[in-house]
Amino acid sequence: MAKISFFEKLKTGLAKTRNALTKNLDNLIFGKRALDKELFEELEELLISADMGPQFTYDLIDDVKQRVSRNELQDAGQIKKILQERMIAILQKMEKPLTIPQGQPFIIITIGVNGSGKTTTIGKLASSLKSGGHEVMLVAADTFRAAAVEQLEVWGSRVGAPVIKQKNNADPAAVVFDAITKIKAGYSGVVIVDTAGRLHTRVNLMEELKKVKRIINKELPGVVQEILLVLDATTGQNAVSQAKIFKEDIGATGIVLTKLDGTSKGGVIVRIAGELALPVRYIGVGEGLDDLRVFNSHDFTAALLG
Ligand SMILES: Nc1nc2c(ncn2[C@@H]2O[C@H](COP(=O)(O)OP(=O)(O)OP(=O)(O)O)[C@@H](O)[C@H]2O)c(=O)[nH]1
Ligand SMILES: [Mg+2]
Repeated sequence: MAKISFFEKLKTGLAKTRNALTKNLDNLIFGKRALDKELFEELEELLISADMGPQFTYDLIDDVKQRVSRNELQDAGQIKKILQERMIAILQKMEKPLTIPQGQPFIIITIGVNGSGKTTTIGKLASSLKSGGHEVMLVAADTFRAAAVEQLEVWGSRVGAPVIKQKNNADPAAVVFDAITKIKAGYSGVVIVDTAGRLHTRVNLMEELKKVKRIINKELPGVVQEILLVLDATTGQNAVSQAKIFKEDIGATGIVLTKLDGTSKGGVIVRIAGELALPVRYIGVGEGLDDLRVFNSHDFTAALLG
């Protein structure tokens, strides 16, 4: 029962992409539609407009054409199943949920451009970790934007997690150092670091993030650092380009794809999977506390196409 409602909620969260993709696909393959050039062209348009990316789209159409030429495919209705299989094949590789042990310090640093959903994701993640019995501490290392600390504190009080902070414009690494001191003194929960999405220049931003990472490596060499890249699904191809930069410059170790509820282009996840070898840890399907989901390729594709 709980599983059904969980799945139904995921479906609702993905409704925009689901409607665009599945309804159009169903219309496309409805009835005894011939497997001809026209159908392939319409299919191509549909997949591209869902932001699946050219590579995935052309590979899929190639696959369908080959099956037709081998007489393995007589019915356009089977295309949906092929799409689902190919999506699962590619998305399965990204399905590596974060395993956070109890009773040991674990550090999560969120990174990503401004407005991608870092602070909101932290609130949702803190809530879910607390429900799972973890101790959680938040670190306000976005000292650049005036209201950033207060925004994190609102989440902190909602979920019952303490927030480590200093004054505006303090050195983010110094705020992180306060958290490090707590870990050294015996804190053994999850530490989630909020960072700025924008500084005066991109170089500054990257240097600041590197410094935060470096200081943790130096002070806490045995502690796992998850560098969680937060990407806004509604930005489509931009999200892919940003991900490449953050992966190369900072060494992101996982992705959260947010705002999937706000876009019909949720197919971008396929594109991210194809172009970046990074696990998708979570997806965001709304602004509420329980709108962060552990990414599961089967649930995701079933919610989109099932
Ligand atoms: N619909 C929807 N909105 C979201 C989701 N995640 C975040 N948002 C909204 O996106 C906006 C920006 O989110 P923030 O968490 O402030 O983004 P940020 O990355 O911390 O931004 P900066 O601090 O400016 O770098 C807010 O209005 C959030 O409520 C989501 O999964 N779905
Ligand atoms: Mg923020």
